Amino acid sequence: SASGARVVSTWDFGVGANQVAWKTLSAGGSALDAVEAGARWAESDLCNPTVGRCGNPDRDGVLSLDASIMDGDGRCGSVAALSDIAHPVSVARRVMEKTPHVMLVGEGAQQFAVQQGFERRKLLTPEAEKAWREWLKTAQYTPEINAERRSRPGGSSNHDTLGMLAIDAQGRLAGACTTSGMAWKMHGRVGDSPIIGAGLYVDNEVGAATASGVGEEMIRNAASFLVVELMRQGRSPADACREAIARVVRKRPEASKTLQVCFLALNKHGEVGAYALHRGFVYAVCDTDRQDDLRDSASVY
Ligand code: SD4
Repeated sequence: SASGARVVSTWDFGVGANQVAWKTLSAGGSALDAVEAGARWAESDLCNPTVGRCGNPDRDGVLSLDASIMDGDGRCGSVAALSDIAHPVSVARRVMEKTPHVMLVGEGAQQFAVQQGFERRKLLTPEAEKAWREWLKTAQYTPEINAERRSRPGGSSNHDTLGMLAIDAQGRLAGACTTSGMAWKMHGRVGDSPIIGAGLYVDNEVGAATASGVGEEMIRNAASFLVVELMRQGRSPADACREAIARVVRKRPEASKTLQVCFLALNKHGEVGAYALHRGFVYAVCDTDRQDDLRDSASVY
């Protein structure tokens, strides 16, 4: 049975991703398989201008994807700045399972994906290309708070990520994070999502954390690792996320007023918590009792 199993995800599209992950968890599957399945759904079945193949491109019109996956026993894999491959989270899992490495980037990541049998094809949608041409008229890089909530094909959304954390019926934790990164980013820019400890961290001894928002702030603060370490010191998931957000504010008080940063955490007892810099962060929770629970995160501003 799936008793004790639970999966949580960032943003409103997390509800759909959780339901896909839940099929694995409710059948007694592993947290690792569940988060990969959920992230794959966000990458493709859902046409979201911020995650996966329907994402918005960088400022040169190139769609480049970042993803990571981590198991509670410390195994992890990630890819960054990967182009023309539809399922970066699955490539990240292959990096974890089939290579002696943790992270592959750019051309090397793509080469590995093709060797592993992933199809290479142009992914940029006509809608995203149109949005990019529109953006070129001003070419201003000004990340919009909570753009994820208005995600729509061809929309002006400029940051988005699915971060997903799960605990299975055996009490094993895993997480995945996948994104097209900040829309209109510089070519070659890598965010927090593929950086283990920044956009994702999982430890069976304690719990798991993931992040969404402007990734530079997460990298600066080793944020997901920080949230897990705060839980290790005895804090609840919500408290750990709040303290990590406070750290982000202390480090860059001015920037914090205009950037969004969101943390989501799940501890080894299945307790869930979140905190954001700004209002509007929502996260989805799914377990045996409810498969469509969408909750509002508390925030500083
Ligand atoms: C990034 N953290 O690339 C990602 C973007 C994101 O919601 O989370 N958007 O910086």
